[in-house]
Order: sequence, then structure tokens, then C-alpha cells
Amino acid sequence: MPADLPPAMPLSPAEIDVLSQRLPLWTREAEDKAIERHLRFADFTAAFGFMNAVAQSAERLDHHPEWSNVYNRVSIRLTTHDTGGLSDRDVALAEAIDAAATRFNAV
Ligand code: H2B
Repeated sequence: MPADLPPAMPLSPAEIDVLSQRLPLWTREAEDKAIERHLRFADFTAAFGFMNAVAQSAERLDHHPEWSNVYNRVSIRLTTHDTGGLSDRDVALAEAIDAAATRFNAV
């Protein structure tokens, strides 16, 4: 776990309001405590390669997704357990996930 990361900072209501512009592929859950994205890949190998890339980002950011995988589909929910809602770490991990999704040709 990286030792020198600043603590997670909760998002303000104003920051939550502009989330859909910053992360257009993610949907906000009711009460704005989490965001989610559902992805599909060519096959299981691509889906698992994507998950492996995300796992490395999660370790680097010390922030971990709630997720599930069925064959070529991956569902991801991001929330910050330490703050009880959305934080800057969810945004950072969502951006890393979006970049990995592009590399692994998510549809
Ligand atoms: N992941 C998520 N999603 N939320 C957290 O609050 C969190 C985490 N906290 N990964 C981190 C690990 C914390 O438990 C460790 C001790 O830094």
C-alpha cells in the first residue's frame, strides 16, 4: 500500500453536481453515495485483462472497486468506505478505469 497518499477528500455537493460532465460514462446511485459503470468486452480474456489493469491502479491509488464479472461483462461500483460516500479517490479510480476500458476495447 502506498504510504504517502493524502487522505480521501469527500466530494462537495458542487463537485457531485458536475460529476456527470467529468465522468459521463458513470451513473450516480440514489443519494449520491456511489457511482457505477457496466462494461462489456470481446471475451473473458479481455475482461480479465482489464480487471488486472484496474487492480494495479487500485493498489497504486489505495482505493478498491466493488465489482463483479460474468464472462465478458464487468460491473463496477465505486464508493469510499472511509468517508461514507464519494471522494476524490473515486474520481481518480474512475478515470483510471475509463482509460483501461479504452485500452481493452470495452463497449
Ligand atoms: N477502497 C475504497 N473503495 N474505499 C476505502 O475507503 C478504502 C479503499 N480505504 N481501499 C483504504 C483501502 C483503506 O482501508 C486502507 C487502510 O488505506
